[in-house]
Amino acid sequence: MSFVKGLVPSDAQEDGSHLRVAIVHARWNKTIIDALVDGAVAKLKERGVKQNNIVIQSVPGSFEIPLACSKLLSAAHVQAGATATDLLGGLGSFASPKTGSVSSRSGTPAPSTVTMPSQPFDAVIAIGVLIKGATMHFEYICDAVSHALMKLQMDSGVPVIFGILTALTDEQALERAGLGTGQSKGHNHGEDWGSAAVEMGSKCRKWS
Ligand code: DLZ
Repeated sequence: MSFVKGLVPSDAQEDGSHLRVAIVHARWNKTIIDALVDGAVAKLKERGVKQNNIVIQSVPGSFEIPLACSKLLSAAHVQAGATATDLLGGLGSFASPKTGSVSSRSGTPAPSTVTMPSQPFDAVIAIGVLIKGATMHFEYICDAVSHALMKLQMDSGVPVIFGILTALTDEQALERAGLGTGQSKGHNHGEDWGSAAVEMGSKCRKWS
């Protein structure tokens, strides 16, 4: 099959069983976010990532995602036995990362002090849904968030998967989460982001 647009699968099917992946998602446009996060998690698991190596955290909006990703990556480098309070305490509603299970997206505050794992994250998937409104707000947030996520990836050396939908209409966003209301439901891009995290996490391990 030949593709004109879209993602062609990698030649090598990287094994995700040794990888640890974080997902940081916004809560704006939550129905679409939930579908994207579910798509990413399903693909991570299909590619071998263990459930207890997937950590999910939420923040209010897309604008908050880069800082949260940065803090989470730094916190994961703390040695086992240390606590996350100092690193994450300044984030207010940003809950401390839980380990051992996929955390809920209910917004329920997590305990303020948790024991951090020793294994750093191999990749982080940033998931947000920005939908254009009447003002310039959309343009400013899209620009700031995309630049900040690229900078984080280059500065940290950890792959940051760009899961920010920048849609001009509700329907565009729904279609990209597989929730389209037209003839086709569209494609859930969260699945592609899960695959990208496994591929980049594995490759960057080999290359470092
Ligand atoms: C304020 C705002 C608006 C208008 N639209 C969105 C959106 O479509 N998607 C999104 O993720 N966040 C939106 N926000 C919230 C901002 O990202 C941010 O949370 C607030 O400006 C507070 O910093």
